[in-house]
Amino acid sequence: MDDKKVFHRILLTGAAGGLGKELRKRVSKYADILRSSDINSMEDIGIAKEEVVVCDLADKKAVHDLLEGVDAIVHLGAVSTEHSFEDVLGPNICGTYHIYEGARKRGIKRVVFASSNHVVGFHRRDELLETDCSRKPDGYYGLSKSFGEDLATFYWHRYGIETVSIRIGSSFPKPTTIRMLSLWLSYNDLEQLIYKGLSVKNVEHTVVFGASGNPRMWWSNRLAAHLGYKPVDSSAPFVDEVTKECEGKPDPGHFYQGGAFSEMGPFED
Ligand code: NAI
Ligand code: 15L
Repeated sequence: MDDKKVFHRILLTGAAGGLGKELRKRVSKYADILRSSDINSMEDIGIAKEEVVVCDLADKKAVHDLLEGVDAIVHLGAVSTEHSFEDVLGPNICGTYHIYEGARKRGIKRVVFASSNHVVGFHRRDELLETDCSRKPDGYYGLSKSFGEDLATFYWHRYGIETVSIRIGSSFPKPTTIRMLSLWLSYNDLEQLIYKGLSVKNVEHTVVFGASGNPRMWWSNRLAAHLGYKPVDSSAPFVDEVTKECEGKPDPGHFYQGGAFSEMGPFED
């Protein structure tokens, strides 16, 4: 194994999504074999040792089969925005349970979980949060990610499966709103967090906020310092452009960190 490789076979779920597309090549550096999976099919992008498996996370048997021969999991697959409880139940709640229960059965001991800022979305923007702050999910999506973090804690204490839960802020090519100036996570910094999540020893269940080194931070990663995460990017170069672009435009849910998600629903009647 060369020194970048951390595991023999890594499973990447949600591989056909926005972040998955960006991460397939990047995560493949850390394994001999990358198994990329999604409910949707994906194109061959020329990764030498990649296995592509179409799988619905809501299907327990299919997920347990998917985990055969896997040594570590980067779990991105999910309904990734605010939806009704019924919509998040299968992929996010049952799906993440299937991942952990399959990991237990297969003896897999490391998971990197794509959690979300929406786990703490009802904290105000003038608060500085530590990773052990009370969770205040801002909707059913945030609740499903909060459940994922609880699964990670349970499977650590009960079965010794270690997880790094990355509470991702806003990971897109560049920040485009005032809110994103605080929450933006560049793809380089996301990759670094995933690498730390796979390679740092004795993480138990560590929660880390996924943001670049932004000037207007709402979060502290003091309690996750053992990961050694050092952001290389920042929203600072975008402040003037974004401020000008957003002048006079509505900023939904502007009181809360979760922004627009905190104003969505109800989904019934
Ligand atoms: P995305 O929506 O582009 O990708 C999610 C992928 O999961 C999709 O390809 C979708 O087909 C797949 N998926 C959905 N239901 C599935 C099912 N039943 N079985 C198998 N696969 C299924 O989202 P994105 O932006 O790539 O996010 C990736 C992960 O990171 C998600 O878990 C999301 O919640 C999390 N995240 C992303 C943030 C961001 O700024 N991009 C912020 C916070 C969290
Ligand atoms: C998320 O959790 C979503 O997956 C992503 O699409 C963005 O909406 C992000 O949060 C955000 O809050 O900007």
